Amino acid sequence: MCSFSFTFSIALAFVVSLIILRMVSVKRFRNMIQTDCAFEYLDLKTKRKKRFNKLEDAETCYLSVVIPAYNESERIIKMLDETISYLTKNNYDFEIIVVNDGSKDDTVSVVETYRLANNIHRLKVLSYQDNLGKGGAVTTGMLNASGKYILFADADGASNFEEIKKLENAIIQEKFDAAFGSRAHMVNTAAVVKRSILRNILMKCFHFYLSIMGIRDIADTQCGFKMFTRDSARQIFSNMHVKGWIFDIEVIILLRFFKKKIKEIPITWHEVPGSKMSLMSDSFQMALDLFLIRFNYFTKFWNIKHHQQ
Ligand SMILES: Nc1nc2c(ncn2[C@@H]2O[C@H](COP(=O)(O)OP(=O)(O)OP(=O)(O)O)[C@@H](O)[C@H]2O)c(=O)[nH]1
Ligand SMILES: *[C@@H]1O[C@H](CO)[C@@H](O)[C@H](O)[C@H]1NC(C)=O
Ligand SMILES: CC(=O)N[C@H]1CO[C@H](CO)[C@@H](O)[C@@H]1O
Repeated sequence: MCSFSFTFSIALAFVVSLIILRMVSVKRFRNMIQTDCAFEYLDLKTKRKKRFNKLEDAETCYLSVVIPAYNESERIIKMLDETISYLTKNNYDFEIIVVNDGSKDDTVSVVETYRLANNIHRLKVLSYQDNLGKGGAVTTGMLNASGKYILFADADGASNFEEIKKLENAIIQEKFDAAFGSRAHMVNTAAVVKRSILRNILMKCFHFYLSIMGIRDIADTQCGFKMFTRDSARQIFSNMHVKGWIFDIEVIILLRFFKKKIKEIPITWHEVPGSKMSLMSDSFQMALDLFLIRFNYFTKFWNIKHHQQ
């Protein structure tokens, strides 16, 4: 009798935790895509609103650069200048999609003024009202990209944009499906060591937790400089759920599921002041989300859709 009620309590606790985890997930991962967004930009050539492309459709340019931007009015113009001058000088057929992730500052008007003043029709702004988080912004940009190859890059310009050449080589010459910039070779250099002690401790904990969660072969999962072929982007970004900082891990899990080959490439990178991560609360949310990602894929609450090529 006693052992029956013990087993029963365990089973009950198990079912209750399943239900709780599921409810938390439904709440945390709903509204991946903003519905108040028209997915349009102002076309400088025709002076009309034009719809973005769909990732499902065929490519219409060589390279898309997706830049997630939240409260970036101070940092983004320098990054755009460097990016555009590099791509123009090297004759790329490119588009840049700045995804305004519900910024509270004048990010949109700063970028719009810049593109009008310089008449850069290849620079497009995709904007929506409510803040989703970096994962939501990157996913939205990806789903509206036209390029044969698609790169996402942080708005702070911490990665040296010329490094795109290395990622491109890995994908085009070496036939990788995704190329990730990596800062792992810099962990012992001044740029990282001079970060706060708390930040370095949290980083160690994060790596340990990642290895428990089964992510061991990628040294720098969080670098904001990653390139994909259009086909791999399609498979991955039509399946994303995570809106927050840990979305890179869901990208890696999906790439593995689709048997895509990832190459990590050391890039030059420098710390740029103005990070908007809040150490404690964002770290907690990352840990929670990572657990929930594993939970939802393991229990098959999240099904992975295959996309036709
Ligand atoms: N903080 C924040 N950034 C967002 C959000 N949505 C998109 N982003 C963009 O995500 C990118 C990374 O944000 P940062 O604040 O630079 O992150 P960081 O801590 O400096 O990252 P590291 O370069 O890895 O040190 C930037 O391009 C942001 O504009 C959001 O909701 N919050
Ligand atoms: C974005 O800007 C708004 C208004 O200035 C501010 O309240 C908010 O805290 C900022 N968010 C971040 C993450 O810096
Ligand atoms: C043209 C267009 O609207 N393309 C897509 C942009 O991305 C959203 C989701 O983020 C899709 O729903 C749109 O179809």
